[in-house]
Amino acid sequence: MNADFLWGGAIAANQVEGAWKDDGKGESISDHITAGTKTSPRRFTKEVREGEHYPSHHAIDFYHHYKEDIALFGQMGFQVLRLSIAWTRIFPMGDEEKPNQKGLDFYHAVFAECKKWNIRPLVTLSHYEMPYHLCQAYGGWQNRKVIDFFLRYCRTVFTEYQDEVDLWLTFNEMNTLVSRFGTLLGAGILPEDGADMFGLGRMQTPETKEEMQARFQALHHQFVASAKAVALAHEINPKNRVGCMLSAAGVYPYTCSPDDMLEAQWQMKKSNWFCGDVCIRGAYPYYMERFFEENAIAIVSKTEDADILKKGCVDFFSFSYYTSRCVTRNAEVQKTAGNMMLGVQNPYLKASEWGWIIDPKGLRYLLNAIYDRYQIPVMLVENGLGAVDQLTEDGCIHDDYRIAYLKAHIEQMKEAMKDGVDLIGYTPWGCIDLVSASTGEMKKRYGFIYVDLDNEGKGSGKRIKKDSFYWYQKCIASHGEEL
Ligand code: BGP
Repeated sequence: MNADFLWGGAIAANQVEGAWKDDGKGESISDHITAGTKTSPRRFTKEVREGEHYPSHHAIDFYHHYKEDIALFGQMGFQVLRLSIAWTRIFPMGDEEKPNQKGLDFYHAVFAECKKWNIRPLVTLSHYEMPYHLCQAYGGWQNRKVIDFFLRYCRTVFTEYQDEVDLWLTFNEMNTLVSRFGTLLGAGILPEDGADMFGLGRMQTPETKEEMQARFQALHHQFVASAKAVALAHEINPKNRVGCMLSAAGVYPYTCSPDDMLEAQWQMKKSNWFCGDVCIRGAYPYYMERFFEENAIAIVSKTEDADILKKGCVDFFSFSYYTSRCVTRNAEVQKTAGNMMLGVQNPYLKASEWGWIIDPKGLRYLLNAIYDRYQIPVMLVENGLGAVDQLTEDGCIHDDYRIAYLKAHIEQMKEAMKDGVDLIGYTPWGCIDLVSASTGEMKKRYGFIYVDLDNEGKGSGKRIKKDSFYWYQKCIASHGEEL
C-alpha cells in the first residue's frame, strides 16, 4: 500500500459526545430516539424523558473525554479521524442567525487535539442528526427552506475551521432516504409519537403515497443542499475536498434466473447508484424516471436545480460497507432483515450476531464496481464488526473475531487496489466503543478501545485497549503489510 494512504477510524457526534444540553446545544432529532435492545426497537418520542434516551444524551461522554480519546487514536497511529459536527451545537434551533460560540469553541479544541497527534480531521456535516426544531416547525428536509439553514451552518463551519479542516463529507448515508429507514434520522420527517425509528415494525404495511413523496422530495432537497455545500466549500477554501457518503452493499442475484438478475441490477441502481449518480455525475439518472412515474412521485424542483447539481459534483466517493445482499423475485423464498435491509440468506456466507452478513470478498467486488462507474478517488469511511466483548478478569479484551473480520476486509481492499481501484483511505467504524445507531445499545461494540459502560449507561466509562488496538497499531505502522 502506498505511503499516502490514509489510515484512521470513524465516529459520529450523536453516538459519542453525550453532553446533549451542555454549553447551549439544542435538541437534535437523535435526542428524541429512545434506547432499544436487540429485540425491541428504538422509538421516536415527542417528549424527551430523561433515562429513556440514554444513548444519545450521554453516550461515551466524548465531550469531556476527547483529549484522552484522541490521544489513544494518536497512539494507534491514526492519520485521519472521521467525526461529525453536531449541527445543534453550532445552531441550536437551526434557524437562528448567529452561531453558538461555545459550540464553535468545542470543535476548535477537538481539531487542535487532532493536530497535536498529526491526525487529519474528516468531517461529516450531518450524521443522522439535525435540529429538532427544524423537524417540528418546518417538516425536516421535505421543506426547501431547510436548504438555506443548512448552508448557513455550512458557511459558518467552512469559514470557522478553514485552517483546521480540508476534508468534508456532506450527508451520512444519504441513500438511506431511498428506503423507509431514512425517513426519521435521515430526512427529519417526524412519524407519530412512539413510532419505531427505522419503520422496521411498519415494514409489513405498505408506505402511503404521501410518505413516499415526502421522502423523495426530502432527498431532492438534500441533493441540492449537498451540491451547494460542495460549491461553497471550494469557494471558501480551494484546498477543500468534499465527498458524498453512501451506505453501499453489493447486491447478488439469489439464482441465475433472468428475473433475479434483473432484480439485482435494479437494486444496485436504486440503492447504490442513484445517489452516487446525482452527486458525482450531477444529474438524475434515466432509470429513476420510470420508478417515479410508477409510484406517482412528482419531485418539485426549481429550474436552477439542474445547474446547481451540475456545478456541485463531489471530489471523491465515500461509503460504509458492512454487508452484501442477496435478492430474488421469487415470492416463495423467505426474506430476512439484516443491516436494516431486506434480503435472502446467502448460503455461502455467515452473519454477525445481529444478522449482518459478513462478506469481505464482496468489498472487493463493490470497490471495483464503484471505481468502474465513477473513476474518482474512493474512501471506505465505515466498516467493522459489531460484537459483544468480554472484559476478562485481568482487564483485557481478547477480540480475535474483530481482528479476523478487519484483516479479511483489509486483504480484499489490497486486492481491489491491485485491481487498480484508487482507494485513498480507510476509517473503520466506531474505533472507540460507541452507541449503536440501529439498536441504541452499548453492547454492540465496534471499537479498538473498550468503554466501560453498559446498555443503561452504567459503568466507570474507563477506556481500555483491546487486543485489536495493538493489532491495528501494527497494521498502520507497516502500511497494511502486517495483518
Ligand atoms: C451506519 C451508520 C453509523 C453506525 C453504523 C453501524 O449505518 O452510519 O452511524 O452506527 O452504521 O450501525 P449500528 O450502530 O446500528 O451497528
